[in-house]
Amino acid sequence: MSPSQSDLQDLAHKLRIHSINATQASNSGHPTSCASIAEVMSVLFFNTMKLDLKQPIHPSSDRFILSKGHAAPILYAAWAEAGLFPVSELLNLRKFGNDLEGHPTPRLNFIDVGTGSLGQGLSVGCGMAYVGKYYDQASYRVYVLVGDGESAEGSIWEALNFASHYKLDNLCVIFDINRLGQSEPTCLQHDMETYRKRVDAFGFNAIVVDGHDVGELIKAFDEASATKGKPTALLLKTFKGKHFPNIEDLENWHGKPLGTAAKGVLEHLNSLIRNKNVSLKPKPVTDDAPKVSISNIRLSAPPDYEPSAKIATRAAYGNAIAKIGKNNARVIALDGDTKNSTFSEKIKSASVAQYIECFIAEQNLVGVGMGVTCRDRTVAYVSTFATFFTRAFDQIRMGAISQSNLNFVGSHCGASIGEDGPSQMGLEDIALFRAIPGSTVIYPSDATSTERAVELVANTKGICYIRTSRPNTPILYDANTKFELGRSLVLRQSNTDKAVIVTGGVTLHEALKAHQQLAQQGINVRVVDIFSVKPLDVSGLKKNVTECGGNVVVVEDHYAAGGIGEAVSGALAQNISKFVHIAVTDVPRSGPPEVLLAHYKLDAQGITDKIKAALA
Ligand SMILES: Cc1ncc(C[n+]2csc(CCOP(=O)(O)OP(=O)(O)O)c2C)c(N)n1
Ligand SMILES: *[C@@H]1O[C@H](CO)[C@@H](O)[C@H](O)[C@H]1NC(C)=O
Ligand SMILES: *[C@@H]1O[C@H](CO)[C@@H](O)[C@H](O)[C@H]1NC(C)=O
Ligand SMILES: *[C@@H]1O[C@H](CO)[C@@H](O)[C@H](O)[C@H]1NC(C)=O
Ligand SMILES: *[C@@H]1O[C@H](CO)[C@@H](O)[C@H](O)[C@H]1NC(C)=O
Repeated sequence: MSPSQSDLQDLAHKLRIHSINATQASNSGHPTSCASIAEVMSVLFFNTMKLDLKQPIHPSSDRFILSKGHAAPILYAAWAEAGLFPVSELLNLRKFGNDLEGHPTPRLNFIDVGTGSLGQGLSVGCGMAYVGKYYDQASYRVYVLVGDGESAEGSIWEALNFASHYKLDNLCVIFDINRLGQSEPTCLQHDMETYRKRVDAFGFNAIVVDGHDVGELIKAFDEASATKGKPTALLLKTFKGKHFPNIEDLENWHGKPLGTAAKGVLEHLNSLIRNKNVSLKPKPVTDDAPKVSISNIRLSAPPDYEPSAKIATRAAYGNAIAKIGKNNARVIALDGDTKNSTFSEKIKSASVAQYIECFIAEQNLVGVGMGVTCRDRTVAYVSTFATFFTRAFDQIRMGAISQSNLNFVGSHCGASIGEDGPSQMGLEDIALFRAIPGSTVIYPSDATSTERAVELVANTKGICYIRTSRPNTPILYDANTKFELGRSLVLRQSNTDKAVIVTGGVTLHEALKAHQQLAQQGINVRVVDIFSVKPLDVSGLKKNVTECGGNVVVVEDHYAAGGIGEAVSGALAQNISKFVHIAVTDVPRSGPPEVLLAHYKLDAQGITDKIKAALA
């Protein structure tokens, strides 16, 4: 039975009251940002959405993302009113050690992804809706609540474009158009018609709604569910601080608890409630999402390369993604229109459904990637040129807060891409991914190790990154070689090594040539393929460094800051006596790869010269 509109309205006021009480207790937070969405939260949670209180992240339940994460108190209040935890717990908002943090994170069992960095929730919702419509083919729906200030973010419009292109009619975007942002009114304020025209032009069923009218909201959500072939956007005309006397619709109240004004506001809100005992339950879930298993993902066949072959690691990624997708339809790849450069197109050729084209919108690409992996529905690989992930660093950072398990593959790393020039060169990518808490960073140097890297990250939690290269390089390993996270591989060694070269990718092949040149001159050096940049093989490297007299040479086709050199020298500081760092030292020019490598002393001759100078 559906609740009465009167009860839903009363419940909205209770949510306002909880939001005030919680932010008073924490003496911080955003009560006015909660007040504008009280009616829509009440209608969503107690009339529209199907939710499971025993398993809030139920595979079949409706999904809700509060993209304007600073309104967290009212989201927590809705779940508390639904009965998930005691209302009294809301007073622990923002206390150190309590999971009711200032912005939602998946530390809470009812949150899929962290929000709070504005503009990201809709991309994640798109990923969830894509899975719901095309993979799960289940009846659950996805609701994303977006602030009007937040909708100035380009990633919102990238996501709107994606949703309409893929006809995500199981997605409903709710714009809370409360006229105000943080420091001043939004560009469009309450110009509802301009919002409607813009969202309509993006291919949505766009409905303008009085966001404080429970009856209109119920009708609009019903229309959204009944609309096929396109997603729906509800454009709610609302007021910030609604029903807070002398605060409603006024500036200078963003992100502030009500303080001494709270008492009067609470009295007013209580006077508006007709049924003080109102208590409602969400609708139960229709359990129609299939069971999914994404554990123990393996390559369908081991790497198989002619020992004399030369193949780029990016091409090996293509071979691997096709093979790893073969045994499990839930292994998928996403790319931003670079699939014939990154070679992610190989999975598309093998199985078109296992590839999602996200077009040239990298922030949305990463957000969709986070969405498709939510609730363990898929194992996903997001690829583009390594350098373009910098554009989505905020999304990747939020991926760590969101406890996302998502794999990234960046091609075209380093100056060794050559002629295309610096705008296309990934020279900060190792630094970027190393900085992410709990991340894994793999830098394979041949086709065999690339395939194994793809297999390793499929079964590794957290944010994983594989760095691939453009030039063709020789095969170094046979199919039986074991690769592990946190384990480097020694390719050349003797009892008289004077130094150890630690490197990966294209420059590893240069280091092998340098080893030979030096050996001819009577100087033995050890050559280590780093493979696992993070976790670093600290114990293995320490022993090798000590055996080589503490002399370490790190060679990397990456800027010096934040790369392999800083990883190795940081971890081994006490065991290194001499440290030579060969890296890209300034913004490169266009030119043939070998010219660029030589310019930065990243080629065999440069490495040889640097080592001889250091040992002299
Ligand atoms: C990417 C990003 N930029 C800036 C902020 C700081 N910030 C938090 S809330 C806010 C205003 C949001 O306005 P709106 O989306 O309209 O939400 P409202 O609070 O008005 O409901 C700003 C600027 C942020 N959290 N994230
Ligand atoms: C509200 O609940 C109280 C205590 O359970 C009860 O005495 C009262 O009759 C209820 N009032 C309404 C309007 O249901
Ligand atoms: C990618 O595919 C397009 C269309 O087939 C082609 O024109 C282009 O040259 C390809 N690019 C690369 C790098 O292979
Ligand atoms: C060098 O590192 C490798 C990889 O960790 C390790 O297997 C080997 O034992 C190390 N060498 C020495 C001399 O400890
Ligand atoms: C590395 O340095 C530390 C600190 O001096 C020392 O305890 C350790 O034995 C060294 N490790 C090796 C393998 O030499």
